Amino acid sequence: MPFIHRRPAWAIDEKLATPEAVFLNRRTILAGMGIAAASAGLLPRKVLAESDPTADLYPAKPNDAYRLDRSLTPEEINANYNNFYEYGTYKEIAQEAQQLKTRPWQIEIGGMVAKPMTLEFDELVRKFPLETRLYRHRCVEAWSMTIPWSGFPLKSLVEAVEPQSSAKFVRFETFLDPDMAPGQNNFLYPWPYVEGLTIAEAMNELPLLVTGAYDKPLAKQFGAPIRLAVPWKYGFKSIKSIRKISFVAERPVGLWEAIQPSEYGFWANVNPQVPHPRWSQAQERVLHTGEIVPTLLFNGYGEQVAHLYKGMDPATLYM
Ligand SMILES: Nc1nc2c(c(=O)[nH]1)N[C@H]1C(S)=C(S)[C@@H](COP(=O)(O)O)O[C@H]1N2
Ligand SMILES: [Mo]
Repeated sequence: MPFIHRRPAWAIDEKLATPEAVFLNRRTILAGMGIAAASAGLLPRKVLAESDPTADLYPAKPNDAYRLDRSLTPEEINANYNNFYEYGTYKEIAQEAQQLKTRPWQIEIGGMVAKPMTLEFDELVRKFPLETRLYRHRCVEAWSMTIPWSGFPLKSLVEAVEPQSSAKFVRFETFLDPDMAPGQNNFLYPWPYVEGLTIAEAMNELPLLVTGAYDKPLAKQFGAPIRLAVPWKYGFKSIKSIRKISFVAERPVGLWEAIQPSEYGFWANVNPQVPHPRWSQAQERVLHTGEIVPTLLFNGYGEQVAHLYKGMDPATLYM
């Protein structure tokens, strides 16, 4: 996320783009863990998957309704290019993110619902059938990727807890634990990371509570053990490592909106015709291939979601 950058982070040398304090901090971190390990960025993924108590759930059944018109981003690329500010404000956080402890992982689902539940992730993940969907992901920084997510529709969870009619929004919250997430010591950000959707958006078929990727349990840097994928909105809406889901009457204020409301709004629907205040959103750089392609309205998911916004003020919907 480019709050501190004047241009997309990939467009300029990071030394120039990052305030000195952050850059120095980064050098310290890199020195501490050894430059070789950092630049290799390789993880013993197979080992992780085998010791994971949910490994038996993968591969999850493909849902052929969600396919792509472009090739999948290779796993090694995706798994080493992430936005996860709890582990640093740059993309190479894969090693740092291994500090995330994903067990025990309790999730609290409550607020204005008839059937609140607080349960362990391992219990939640077995309540709903998992499926695999190929999704696009468009970061507000104008890069994009494609990924085989596995998980279950958010809609199924919303139905299970039975929201009251007073509930208008769903609010998501990431863990708060600076001991396992050094980035949360960065006082520039109002931790924990928060995001939100309207109930109607949450009831749409597309938002997926993601528990796996590339046919195995979610790697830590992707936001293990459970994160959201909202493919028609800019990537920052797809909150990682969720601990709490609340049904609320007031519109939640996300972490990015709290910091910079003139640049990162609640709706954040992808629209190539509405530029970010500091750069165009007309095109995107495809991860791995480096190709520059036109960005699509609602990131290509208009058929599924355009009706949600009929009659609403377009001045706010795309920010
Ligand atoms: N908790 C949390 N969730 C987050 C972020 C973050 O920094 N912290 N970054 C967001 C942004 S800007 C993007 S583009 C995606 C990146 O997901 P990926 O690393 O799996 O590609 O996660 C989103 N979810
Ligand atoms: Mo992003």
